[in-house]
Amino acid sequence: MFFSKSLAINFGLSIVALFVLALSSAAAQSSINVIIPKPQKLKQGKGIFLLDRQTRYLADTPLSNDALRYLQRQLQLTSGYTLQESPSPKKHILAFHYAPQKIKKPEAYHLHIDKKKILIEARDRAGFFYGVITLMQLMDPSIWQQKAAAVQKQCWQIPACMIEDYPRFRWRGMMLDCSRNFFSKAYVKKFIDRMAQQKLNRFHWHLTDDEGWRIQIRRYPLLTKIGAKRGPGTKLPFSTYPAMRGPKNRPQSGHYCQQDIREIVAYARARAIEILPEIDLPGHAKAAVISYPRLLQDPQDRSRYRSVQRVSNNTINPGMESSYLFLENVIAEVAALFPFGSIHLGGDEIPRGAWQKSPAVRKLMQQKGLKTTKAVQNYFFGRMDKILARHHRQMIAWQEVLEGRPKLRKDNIFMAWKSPKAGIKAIKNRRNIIMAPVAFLYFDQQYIRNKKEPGHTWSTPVSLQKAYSYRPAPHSPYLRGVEACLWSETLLNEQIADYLAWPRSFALAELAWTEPAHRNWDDFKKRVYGKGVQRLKAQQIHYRRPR
Ligand code: TNX
Repeated sequence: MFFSKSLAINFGLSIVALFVLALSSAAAQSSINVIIPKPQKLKQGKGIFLLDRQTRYLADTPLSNDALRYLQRQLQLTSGYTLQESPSPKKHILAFHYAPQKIKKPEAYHLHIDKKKILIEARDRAGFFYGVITLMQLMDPSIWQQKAAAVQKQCWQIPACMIEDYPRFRWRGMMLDCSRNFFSKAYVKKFIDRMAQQKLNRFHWHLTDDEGWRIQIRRYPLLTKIGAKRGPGTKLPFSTYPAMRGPKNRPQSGHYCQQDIREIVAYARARAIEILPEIDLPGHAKAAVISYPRLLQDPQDRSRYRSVQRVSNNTINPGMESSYLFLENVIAEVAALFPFGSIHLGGDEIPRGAWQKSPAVRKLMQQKGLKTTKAVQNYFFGRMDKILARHHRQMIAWQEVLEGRPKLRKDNIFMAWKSPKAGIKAIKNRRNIIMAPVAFLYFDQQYIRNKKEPGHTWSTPVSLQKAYSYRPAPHSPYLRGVEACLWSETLLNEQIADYLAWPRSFALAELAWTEPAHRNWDDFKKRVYGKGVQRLKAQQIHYRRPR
């Protein structure tokens, strides 16, 4: 009797134990498939690591400093403590290990988590940073809160696992247009931080356009005094002000002073992000032209033309020597502010009819034997390329610059935005290409065609699935990566910007990072509408909800 009763109890207990075990391993099982972009290799481990104020950290390299600082900041905000260092920890440990022998690829990392230890191995700053980003994605989404938490979480459960990860592309970019509508320094930082959370690494900063010049240039103060203001009582009262769909009666202004820019550069660097500043030339330059008409326009030019966006006479004159002097001085200041390898010079959408009645351009054409407007465009970019070379910068430009077959340095990079086809053709011609096709990666376009949806309508809508379906091809060393563009004609406020960027930026991140063989829409969708949006919510990002 006694025997059978204890047997029954034992039996019952072991059933319960089995059940609990099954449940917890199921929970753990599902809990590691939460990472965006999906790692190349990920394997479930046994048990969980408990991170709390007793956890210590250890690093054998300064390359992990930014990564550790990033984690510490979030821990301070959400838990009210940071991890202490300990060379001989007794208990739980977070270790950063420099492993250039083991980890061969740039930006790659290994993350090993078991009950006692978290080990992040990498060979560079970006690798350590991405190891920490993945680690934080394995924690509760509240780790991403941007304000001090009311109820502080003392202990974080992190599922054991083994991850080996590296990016598919070196260029994983996002562009924010701060000309058409201005975004504050605080918003630009948020934008950069959110990119970093998805392992995106190139912030393309569209700083000048017809509607506003947004970067302080000490040598030419009128660029921001005149060129950064638009609306009634300013010199920029043209069709798209203050934004295509916006109220037309309020002036708008804003620019970044050089100190703001240095701050933003440092902020991006600490998150493994390089900034690509864009000075859009020679078209899309109304703001510059009205600020310094004597330097940038031929006084005898009788050409009258409008750009595709219906802006009149918005082009810098390539026949005037003063244009090049001005641009060299501008580039010198831009190069000094941005310590990265390249500067974007635009080159898109030069309006038909520009310069046609300019005696200065006619003279240039005669002198240099230039027969067509395209040849003049080539001449202009040839000179700009030399200016950039003097300042040790690579040139990046929109695909239009390539169309005239200019003779430029071979290491320049072009962005194919009109269609993937144009990009593929250029790759075959051994040009370095970043793919930013409008039909997949223009996040300024509506998600779906609907009057109530914000965003542009001139191209096709870009749903989350459409963006995710893009397959950048072919494999080639000339295919440098991908980029999404957030043009801001319709971005009247930060909420609209958030809405158009999220959740689509998750799709960008995954196609930029994850090998195609590991990508799957259904799996992606689950991660996005599970932990993905919970992380956005924790930061109060105004993302588009599924419907
Ligand atoms: C085309 S893409 C442009 C931009 C506009 C955008 C709007 C490109 C190089 N030029 O000037 O803002 O369309 O979607």
